[in-house]
Amino acid sequence: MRFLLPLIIFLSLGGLPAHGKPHVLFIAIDDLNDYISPLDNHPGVQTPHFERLARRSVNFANAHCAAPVCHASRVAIMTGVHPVRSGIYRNMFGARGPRWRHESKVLEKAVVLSQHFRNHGYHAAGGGKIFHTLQWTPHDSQNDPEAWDEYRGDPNNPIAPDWPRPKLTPDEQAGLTKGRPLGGNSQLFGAAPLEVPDEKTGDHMVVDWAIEQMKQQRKKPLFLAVGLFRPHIPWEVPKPWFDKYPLEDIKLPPHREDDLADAHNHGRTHWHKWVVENRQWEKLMQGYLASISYVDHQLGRLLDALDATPGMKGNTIIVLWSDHGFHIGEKANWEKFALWDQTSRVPLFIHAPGISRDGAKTRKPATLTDVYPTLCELAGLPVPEQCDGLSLVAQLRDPDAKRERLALCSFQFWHEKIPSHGVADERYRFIRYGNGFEELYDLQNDPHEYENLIDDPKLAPVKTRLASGIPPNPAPLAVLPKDSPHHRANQGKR
Ligand SMILES: [Ca+2]
Repeated sequence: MRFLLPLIIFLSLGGLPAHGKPHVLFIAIDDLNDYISPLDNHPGVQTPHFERLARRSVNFANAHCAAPVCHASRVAIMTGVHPVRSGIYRNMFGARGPRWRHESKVLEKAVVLSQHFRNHGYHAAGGGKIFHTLQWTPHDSQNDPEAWDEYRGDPNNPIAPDWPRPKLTPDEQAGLTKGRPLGGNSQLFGAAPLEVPDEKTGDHMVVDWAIEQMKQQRKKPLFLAVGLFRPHIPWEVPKPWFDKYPLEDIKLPPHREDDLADAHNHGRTHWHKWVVENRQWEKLMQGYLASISYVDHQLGRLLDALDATPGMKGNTIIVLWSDHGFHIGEKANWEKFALWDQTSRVPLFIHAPGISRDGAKTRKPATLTDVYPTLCELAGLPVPEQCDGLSLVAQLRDPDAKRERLALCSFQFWHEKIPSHGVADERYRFIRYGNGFEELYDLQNDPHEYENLIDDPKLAPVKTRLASGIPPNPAPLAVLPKDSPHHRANQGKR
């Protein structure tokens, strides 16, 4: 009876369709950090649909990206191969197609997650930003068009260049000093309301497309990947989202002026200097929070559509992840490109019908490379040999289930010659930089990583244990393969 009852309930909800496989709704969010209400709950943040998702999934509250940059993180998720084996630690631009197959020998024949599902009877549809691309570099994308049955729009240009942009005042007219990050007057690093309704914005259109995908009747189970671009910069969403966060109510994140005194120099303090000099900190925070609530709304639309679609409700695995965390001035840093918890930790929610203990939260360490084998196990697919991750199904069934694997996030800083690595267990975080500098934090007592405890003799065994999570011979940094047919300079020669 113990086993029969869930089965009866499951069958009464509609049961498995003829193909006997669950659908997969795979939601990628760009640059979303832990400010959402089911994680750290930044004061005033409004994310009701993330809460709704948390109630119907397991919240992996100690999940980490494999690399703290879009391209490297996304290739790692979609192939299951960690940067310490692929050598892809950084962003690389100027691609049209899966150039990462030539950036890294290990990835040359890697099977993309969506392709793996296709190989096992799924229909794979993708839209928006799954592999790396940017709103302001049209036709620069590392998507693999071969890995999908269909893609929204041009798979080599997943973020259409017709996305709206606001009317902006040039920096000098706005009284801002020269030196805005990403170029003067470029306004890429900025926040401004769009004078268009939600319906005309890029992510909304991607979600419209995803909703249509759900409605279509197919004989095959569906692997539906939806890549949302906000809250990536530029922080441009319609005005009602800004109105939710009046400037005078904005709270800055917890921070200390001298926080970098015992920490590695991330090389990006000039961004923070410009922000503070120009009194833009609150304004940019407002734009980031507005963008988070906008994307929360898009998540709500996806959940509504799933629940309204016969055959999907009760029979769809949901996974939602962000490609890395984000700094809004913490440690005098903006964006990502670091190895602290603020950059490395990501939202990760997984629902598996009849399996996940929905509503639970766990601090068992997870790396986003674990998503690939987890989805394979849930859908009854073999795990390809290329995969470095370890399935999280045990933690889905029991969020307290023992897990010895540490979370590993790797990056090579611009001014260093070898990669750096951050390792997390349930409580501590150890970072070993390419220049030999080390940091150790106790997240339980010091969640903002203010105090580097590396010299505390009592914690020497902790350091040794966490350091064991760094492989002895990580792959060297992959170099840009200029001779790749997927390099944009070579496109005319094909
Ligand atoms: Ca990103």
